[in-house]
Amino acid sequence: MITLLDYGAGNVRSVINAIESLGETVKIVSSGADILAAEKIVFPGVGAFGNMMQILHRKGLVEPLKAYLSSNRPFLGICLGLQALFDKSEEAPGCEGLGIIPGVVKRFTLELAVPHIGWNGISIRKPSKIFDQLEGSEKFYFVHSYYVAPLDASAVLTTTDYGDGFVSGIQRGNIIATQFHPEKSGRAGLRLLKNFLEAGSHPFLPARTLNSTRLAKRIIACLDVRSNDQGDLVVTKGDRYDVREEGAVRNLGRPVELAGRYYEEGADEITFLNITGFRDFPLEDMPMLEVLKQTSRTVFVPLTIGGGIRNYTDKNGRQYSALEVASEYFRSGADKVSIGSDAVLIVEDYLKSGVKSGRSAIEEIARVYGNQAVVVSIDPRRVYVPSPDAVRHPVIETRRPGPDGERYCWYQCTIKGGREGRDLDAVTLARTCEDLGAGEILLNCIDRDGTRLGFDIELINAVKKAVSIPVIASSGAGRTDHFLEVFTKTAAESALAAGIFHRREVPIATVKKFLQGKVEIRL
Ligand code: 1PR
Repeated sequence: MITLLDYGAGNVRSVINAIESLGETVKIVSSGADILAAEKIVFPGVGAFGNMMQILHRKGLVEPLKAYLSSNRPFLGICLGLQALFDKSEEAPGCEGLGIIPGVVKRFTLELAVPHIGWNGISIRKPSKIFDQLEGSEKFYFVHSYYVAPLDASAVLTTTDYGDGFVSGIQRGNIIATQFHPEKSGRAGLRLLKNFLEAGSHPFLPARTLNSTRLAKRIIACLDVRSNDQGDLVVTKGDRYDVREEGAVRNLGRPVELAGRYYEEGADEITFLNITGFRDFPLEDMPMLEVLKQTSRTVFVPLTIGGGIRNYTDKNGRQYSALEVASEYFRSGADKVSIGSDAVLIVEDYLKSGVKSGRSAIEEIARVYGNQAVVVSIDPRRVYVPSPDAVRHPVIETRRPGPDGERYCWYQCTIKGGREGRDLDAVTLARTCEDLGAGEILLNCIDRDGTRLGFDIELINAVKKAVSIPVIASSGAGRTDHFLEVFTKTAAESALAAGIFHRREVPIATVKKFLQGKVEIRL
């Protein structure tokens, strides 16, 4: 029996699923007494340090946790569950941590994108039971803006390089904690978790310990989901966002099945977009929650869900906030939510008023679940203009002239799945969403979607240069060299594709094999 400390923020469902998939049962802590009686505790933390400590205090869990940790019984902290062990964090000045490991938690100050999101390696500094049967060169999934700085070097279990090196794992006696998420790190992560859960394994030093590590470029499989005319939830795929062929919605498979296939084929992340979310309400659209619940039982890489994340009033007049909608998704197994149409409206309001309301979906979800949990999905369309000063939007000079020979263009934001163009451009949208607290940009491109012509490099460069958060390049992948092109001609951290994976034209494994040795990837 594993005791799981859930303080109520973020996706603990995936940790529970991962532990259960290894044949263990999970008991969730509901009082301090549960902690004191536990034999093995797993503490998966997600969200913000201050919020976490406040909740732990309010629930009377801080003293029992300190007592448990002092008794040197087995403990595995994950992400914020690692940071909680320290004295304090720059994320919440004035708020005390558990103070079990002397040291502080610091924010990354780097030229590189923050949060540090994705698959990176670990340099193993000492033997541990959790490394049993690992090779040492595996990559694990990270998502964080803060890192721990222990005063005592003997506590350091692993380090990872991102700009400078940082401590990505600690161990002192039976207290182990990792900055990365084993429950989201595929087979390697499950192995590590199994090693922690099993009694009796011995400290182990893998054969290949890395001296330095590198963050991999991510390959993301995207599933556009909607009901077809028969009412079945299907994965569909548009051609420049038109998902109908001869009048019927294209049906490319079942969401849970396809997600499972992509996990097995090596996808680094999976994204579900409920593409009719702008007109449906996700909490009435229970199949989407069910898709997430079922997928997260067998798929142990990060899951993002988008579509319909906004404030909503149902037919009985009950109001739901975007935060409530997102919370339901997180409880069902999502790691990140992606906001599309609502982000455009939020930015328009903010630019008009010049004041952050603090109540927008982006701000509220980021405050509770952390910036890394908020992706903004942009659906831009290229608009050609005759000269750079023809519009008040940022204009780029393009190598692909327009129908009338125009050498300039801007990227117009759209809402409602491309149905409505707005007087706002993609560069300003991305920059403003970062300012409001978004942690990542999913950059689609209506002109390229489903065309197999390759990614729109000019669009990706324009947006990437304007933000310091990671950017997912999306739309247009048709061949393996399109992935190489996007990773060598732009600084995008990941590339997303749909059609070529669904139709098995170019499997994920083929993309990775092609990229191997040319760009850093997770194999
Ligand atoms: O506006 O918050 O409700 O979110 C709706 C979400 O659904 C948005 O993220 C929006 O991008 C998406 N969406 C809406 N309509 C469509 C459509 O296709 N008719 N899909 C749609 C967008 C774009 C990509 C696609 C890539 C890769 N899909 O995610 O997967 O273009 O495709 P490819 O590799 O085949 O070229 P809200």
